[in-house]
Amino acid sequence: MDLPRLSRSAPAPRAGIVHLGLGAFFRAHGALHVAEAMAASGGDWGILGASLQSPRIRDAIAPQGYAYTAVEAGPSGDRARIVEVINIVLVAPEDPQALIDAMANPAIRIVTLTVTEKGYCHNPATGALNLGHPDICHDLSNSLPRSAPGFLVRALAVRRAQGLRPFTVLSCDNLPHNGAVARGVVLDLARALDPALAGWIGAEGRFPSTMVDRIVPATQPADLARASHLTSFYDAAPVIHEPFRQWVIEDDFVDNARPDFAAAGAQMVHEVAPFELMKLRMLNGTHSALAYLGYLAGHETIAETVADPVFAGFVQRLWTQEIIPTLTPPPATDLTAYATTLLVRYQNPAIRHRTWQIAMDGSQKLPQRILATLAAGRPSPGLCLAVAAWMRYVGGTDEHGQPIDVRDPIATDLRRLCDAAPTAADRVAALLSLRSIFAPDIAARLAAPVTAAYTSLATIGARAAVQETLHD
Ligand code: CS2
Repeated sequence: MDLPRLSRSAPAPRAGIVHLGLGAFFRAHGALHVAEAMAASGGDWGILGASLQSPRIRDAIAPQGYAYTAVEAGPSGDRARIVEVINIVLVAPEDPQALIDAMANPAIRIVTLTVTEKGYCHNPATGALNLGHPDICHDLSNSLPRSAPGFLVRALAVRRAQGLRPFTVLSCDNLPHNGAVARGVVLDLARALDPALAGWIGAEGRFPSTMVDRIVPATQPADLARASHLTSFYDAAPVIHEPFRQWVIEDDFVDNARPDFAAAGAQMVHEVAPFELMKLRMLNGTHSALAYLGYLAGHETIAETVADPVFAGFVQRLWTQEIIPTLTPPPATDLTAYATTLLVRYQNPAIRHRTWQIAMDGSQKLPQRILATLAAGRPSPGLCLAVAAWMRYVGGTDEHGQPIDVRDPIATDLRRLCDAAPTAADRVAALLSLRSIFAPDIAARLAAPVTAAYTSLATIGARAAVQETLHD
């Protein structure tokens, strides 16, 4: 049956926010909070979205007037809503100047970002801008940038030259101290271009940190029919998300200009760090552990992985024995109850979150998700097994000898190191020597336990190795 194309029911709200990196996550999380904040308290906070890479989302939602469907997928069924908060989508590589002009428009007060860990072009182990990064090298010698830090700096330079106030930079990526990381890379780049600009940004700019949470798998072709079944419209790019959501925001905006996020349920706080650490280590850390081990054991999704009691027991053990003891609970938060909720979220059968998707970009994710917990120095056989599973995974061959499609900015280096290492101990040592991931003290401490874990994965397989840690 031919369904009518989804279209907008009301004029687009005037833009007050530019969003860099318009993927499924922001459309299912930040954009919904902004829409609800405007519905509750008003304000011109429409969103001008920008894709820094591909035109795919723009091409899909432009014919719909930038409206799209958000499907909340819970164990008891799906519910759809139509979201109309996006006012236009620009594709940066097609016309970088148009994006700079949009960011420099005085009506824009906030630039939000979901550019993933690697989009900050920083060294994950130190947090500093990687001045050797190809996009940063490009942005240093060209006025039309490619990178997120490049767009932020060039647009802030225009605002300064025009006597405008800076916009607030609101990072919504899964990095600890994401505001400080964003500030650091922007200042590093600005300093290299114009120290006076860096001084102005440092004094006047604001980079609040945030903790963002909602499980939003990449939309699959079958999801289009799932959405249109609920709405009776054809939407070329719906998003599917779990019911749970959380957004904790450091309340520090330029001139206090922001939507009424609290009206949409966001927590406005002075100190985000305890929330970030809890989420990165308890959710993202176990997500990555389950992704590598689950993938090696032949599981396609997280829900499928934790449906196996061995993996469910494993993840609970990670929380209680290895991760929670390293954390300071955020105000009014019970970490044991948080872990219980996480397991229920992982078990949600309506969410097909692929282990392969979460396994992407491990070189950028491991430090804050897993190594930060290991740095506390507690005995952590489960997390060591997860690090070993990442090492098996990036070697590019699964337990049945089939090739793995490894996606990582340093995938080629990882593969080269693995191929050149004849024994388990050599391979572990070669990967531990990557200083952009492993600090020297962690590398030294992990050599023996991770080699043992790697050997056990290679000899008895992922599921049996996971089971072994339950009896430790
Ligand atoms: C996941 C996250 O893809 C991944 O690496 O761990 O996207 C995770 O689903 C979100 O952070 C949940 O808030």
